[in-house]
Amino acid sequence: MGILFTRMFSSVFGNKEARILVLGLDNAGKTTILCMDCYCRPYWRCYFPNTQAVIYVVDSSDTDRIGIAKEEFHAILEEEELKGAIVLIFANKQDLPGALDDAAVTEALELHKIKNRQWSIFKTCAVKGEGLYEGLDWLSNTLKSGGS
Ligand code: G3D
Ligand code: MG
Repeated sequence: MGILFTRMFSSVFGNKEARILVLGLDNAGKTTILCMDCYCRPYWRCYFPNTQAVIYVVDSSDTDRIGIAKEEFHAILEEEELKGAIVLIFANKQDLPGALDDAAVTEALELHKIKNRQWSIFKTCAVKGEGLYEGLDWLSNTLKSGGS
C-alpha cells in the first residue's frame, strides 16, 4: 500500500495548514491526485502523529481488489495515531467502465461500520480533476468546524 503524507497549502485550505495522510492500494491514483495544481507546495512525511485527516483513495474499477482495499482501510482506522483523524474517501477512476459508484464503494468498504469519527465519500476522476475539490471542500469545512 502506498503512503503519501502532505501538508496542503491550497486555495481550498487557504493559509490553514493541515496534516493529511493520503493512503490507498498501489495504482489507486494517489500520486495523480497529489500532483494536481492545488497541491502546489507538497512535501512528504512518513509518520502518522498529529495527522488530522486521512484521504483514502480507491480504484473503483478494481473490483478484484476491493476486498483488500476494505481490509487495509479498516486496519488504518485501527492505528492509534489516527484515532481522531477525519476520513475522506475518494472513489476514484469513475471514468472507467464498470467502476463502482459511491454507494457501491460505501457498501464494499463497509463504511457504515465507521464509528466515532466524521467521514465522507466522493466520486472522483483524478486524471480529469473531477470531484477532488468537492471532497477537499468538505474536508476543509470539517477541519474548520473542529474535526472529529
Ligand atoms: P498510486 O500513486 O496510487 O499508485 P497513480 O496511483 O496516481 O500512480 O495512478 C495509477 C494509474 O492510474 C496511472 O496510470 C494514472 O494515470 C491512472 N489514474 C489515476 N486516476 C485515474 C482516473 O481517475 N481515471 C483513470 N482512467 N486513470 C486514473 P498510468 O497509466 O500512468 O500507470
Ligand atoms: Mg504513487
